[in-house]
Amino acid sequence: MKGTAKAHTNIALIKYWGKRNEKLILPTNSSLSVTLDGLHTETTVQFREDLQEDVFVLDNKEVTGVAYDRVTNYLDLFRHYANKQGVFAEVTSTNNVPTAAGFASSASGFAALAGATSKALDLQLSDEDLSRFTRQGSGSACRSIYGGFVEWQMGERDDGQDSFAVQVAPQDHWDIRVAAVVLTAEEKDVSSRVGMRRTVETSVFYDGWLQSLPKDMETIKEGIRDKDFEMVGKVAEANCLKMHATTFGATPPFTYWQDTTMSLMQTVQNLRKKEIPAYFTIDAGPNVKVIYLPEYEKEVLRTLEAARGVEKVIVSKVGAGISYK
Ligand code: 2P0
Repeated sequence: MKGTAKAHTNIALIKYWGKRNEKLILPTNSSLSVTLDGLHTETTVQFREDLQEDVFVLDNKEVTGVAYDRVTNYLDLFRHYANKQGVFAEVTSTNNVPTAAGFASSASGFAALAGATSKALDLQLSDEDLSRFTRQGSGSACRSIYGGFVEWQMGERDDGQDSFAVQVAPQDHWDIRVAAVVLTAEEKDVSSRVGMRRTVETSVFYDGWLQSLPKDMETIKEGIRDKDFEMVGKVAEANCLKMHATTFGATPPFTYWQDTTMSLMQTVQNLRKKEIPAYFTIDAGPNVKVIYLPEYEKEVLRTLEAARGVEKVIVSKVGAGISYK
C-alpha cells in the first residue's frame, strides 16, 4: 500500500488555455509541451488503516487548507476507482521547483501524486490511463507523464476517455534548452484557473485563438520532427502572444505581464537581431521562459542574467517521464 514516483514539470509551447468541462478538466484545445529535467517533484503515498484522514506533507511541512483539500479530493478519485473508500493516506512530497521559479509545481506535483497513488494501490495502469487520471488533478500535469515532447490531445467525448497525453518525440530526440527567467516572487492577482474561465466566458478574442490552433499544432510538430529550431521557436512565441492577447479581450481585462516581462521579451527578440536563435514563452504569470540551442548557451545566459529586473535564471534540458522507486 505504498508507492513512490518522481515527475518533472513541463513548459507548454502550444498553450492549454480553457476548459470545456471544469470537473473532468477537459480542455477546449490540444496543447504541446517539453518536459524539463531541472524541475521535479518526488512523492510517496502510503495508505494506512490506522489513519482517520489523509495527511499531506510538502517539503517537511504539513499542508492544510485549499492545497490539502485539492489533494484529498484527488485521492477520492483513486479510492473510488480501487474501491478503497474510508482508507486514508499519508502523502509526502518534495519539490525542487524553487518557489519563485514561476513554474506551476502543479504539473510535476499531480503527475507524481497520480503515479505514487497508482503504485500504492497496485493499479497497474497504462501510461495512457495514468495520464487520464493525472489530467483530473491538473490539466497541464497529464503531459508530465512522458519525457521529451508531449501532446495533450483534447479529445471530443463528454466522458474524457479520449483526452490524454501522448509522446510526440522522446527525450533524446533533440537537445534544446529552456531558461526560466525569474523576474518577481510576487503572488499573481488572477490564478490560471480563474483567468482561463474568465477568458473562455468573456474574451472577444477567444474564437480567434481557437481557430489559430490546429495550424500552430501542425507546424510545431513538423518543426520538432525536422529539428527546425526557427520553425518551432517562431510558432511557440506567436502562440504564447495569442494566448496572452485573449486576456486583454476579457471582461474585466487583465494581463499576467509586468513591465520587466515586456522588457525581457524585447531582450530575447534583440538576441535574434544578433543572429542568436532564442524565443520566449510565458505562462499564467510574469516570468519568461527562453528556448535556445545548446551552442548558444553562453551568450544567451550572459544576456538574460544582465537584463533588467532579472533575479535568477534556471536552466533545464529536455527531461524524462515519470519514474518509480
Ligand atoms: C499550459 N497553463 O499549457 C498552460 C499555459 C498556463 C498557461 O496549464 O486548472 O495548472 O489545474 O487544469 O494546468 C496552467 O493551468 O490548470 C496551465 P488546471 P493548470 O501549461
